[in-house]
Amino acid sequence: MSVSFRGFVTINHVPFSCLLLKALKIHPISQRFASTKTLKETLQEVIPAKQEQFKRLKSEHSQKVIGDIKIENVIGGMRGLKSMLWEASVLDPNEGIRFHGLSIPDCQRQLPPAPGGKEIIAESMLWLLLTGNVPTEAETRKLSLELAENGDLPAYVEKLIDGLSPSMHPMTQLAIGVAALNHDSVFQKAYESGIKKTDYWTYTLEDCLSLIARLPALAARIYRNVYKQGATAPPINKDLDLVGNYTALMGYGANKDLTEYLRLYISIHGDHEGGNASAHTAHLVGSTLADPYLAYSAALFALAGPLHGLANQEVLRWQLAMQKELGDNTTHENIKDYLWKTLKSGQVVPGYGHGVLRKSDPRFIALQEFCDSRPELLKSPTIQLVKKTYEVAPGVLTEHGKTKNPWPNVDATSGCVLYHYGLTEFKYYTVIFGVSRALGALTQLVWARALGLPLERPKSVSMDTLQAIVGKNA
Ligand code: AMX
Repeated sequence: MSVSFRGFVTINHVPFSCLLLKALKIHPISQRFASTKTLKETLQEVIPAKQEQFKRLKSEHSQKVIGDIKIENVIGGMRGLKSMLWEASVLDPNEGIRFHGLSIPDCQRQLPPAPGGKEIIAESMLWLLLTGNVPTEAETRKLSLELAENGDLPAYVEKLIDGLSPSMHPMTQLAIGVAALNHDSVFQKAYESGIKKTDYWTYTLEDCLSLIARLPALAARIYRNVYKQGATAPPINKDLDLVGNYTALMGYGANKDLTEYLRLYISIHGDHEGGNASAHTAHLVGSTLADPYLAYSAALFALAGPLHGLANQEVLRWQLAMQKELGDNTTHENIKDYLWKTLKSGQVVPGYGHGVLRKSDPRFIALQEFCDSRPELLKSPTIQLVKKTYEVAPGVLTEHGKTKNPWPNVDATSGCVLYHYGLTEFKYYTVIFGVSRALGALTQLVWARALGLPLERPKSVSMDTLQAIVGKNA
């Protein structure tokens, strides 16, 4: 069964109007995602306890003080302000990210991989993020199948994307494509027809899963249009997981190592609590009850900034320039000089530092371990340079004395591995990040609606207001 963007559903190749199905009390989307019913049922089981916890926090403890607001928070990008609810993950400055309490190594041990694979897959991570439960292998496979069955793009989005200039940044194209998918939003249609607030989350879930299912086809189409002269992609393979299909659609299906790498990268990069710019944007826009497509499209624009998601593209540009200047097998001393040259020219060292983390990012470590387990990667001059840079950069950044965190973040290495595997178009790397981050940002939209979180609306103040607080002559 498939649903067309014109509101017709095809069952055994016979088109039915959505309105007719509605009159017959058949909900096409919930049938379309039959297995998400299992996911939905799991959510239905876990949501009441969370709603109860939320109700109690609100009614019994809402006046409890959990921190101070200082002027440094207001003028310093709200760093450290505990002012946002985010269910799926919590970031510890020293330990790094935990997904419902599980660290990255815990997830690597517990979450089911793809058949024949070793790395975590997006479906396992999505299940964990949404429900807080580790899925069984059968649950993971069923979700993979349903995402694959619903992964085709509507024709109008294909046409829209094909009409964009190949010189337009791939991230702009991705955000446009995601926003356009809102044409099919079941949440938006249901909202217009008048639904109860308690039902918001179910329609939001349908949209979120539908968006996640279609992201590989959308992102791969952009890749082929921009870099492969619009070459036709193979059909979605129902036996593959989401990332297996993504690499196949891009034209890298035969590269099993790249697929395994992307499975790991996309899973562990899927959520990084709520305050980062893209996640926060999705949450803010979602709080207006905009549908998930619009909310995530907005998030992608935030991700496209060089201090955030674009860093993976910038790291590789910087690393390759260093490699060109210093040559292969360079010394630590030369790298040190190069780092100082970057800093003295007023630029940041891309891939180092973080808004919250104060130690090496465990995602960086997991990707380094992936490299360590593959001799061919260890031979790569670019990857060797990443390693050597890691041995020098924290010392240089500490001596430089500005950054609060001289250690590497995930992007210090992420792009270099893609480059080695032949995916050399680094302007595209943030798109892969965008496919990944949908897992966490969309999970939170479901939870925000399940808990009935309100419109986000912080209070802003002017400098005169702050001046009045500290005293006119201070
Ligand atoms: N190189 C040089 N200077 C750095 C630096 C780096 N890697 N990281 C931080 N600094 C500087 C800041 O620019 C700031 O300088 P200023 O006082 O002149 O404005 C000062 O150190 C203090 O910054 P901070 O509090 O330590 O960091 P932040 O929270 O303001 O910013 C981040 C965090 C990530 C934007 C910053 O570390 C940075 O620009 N890193 C390089 C880009 C990067 O790797 N981004 C990827 C982040 C992860 C992701 O989203 N994928």
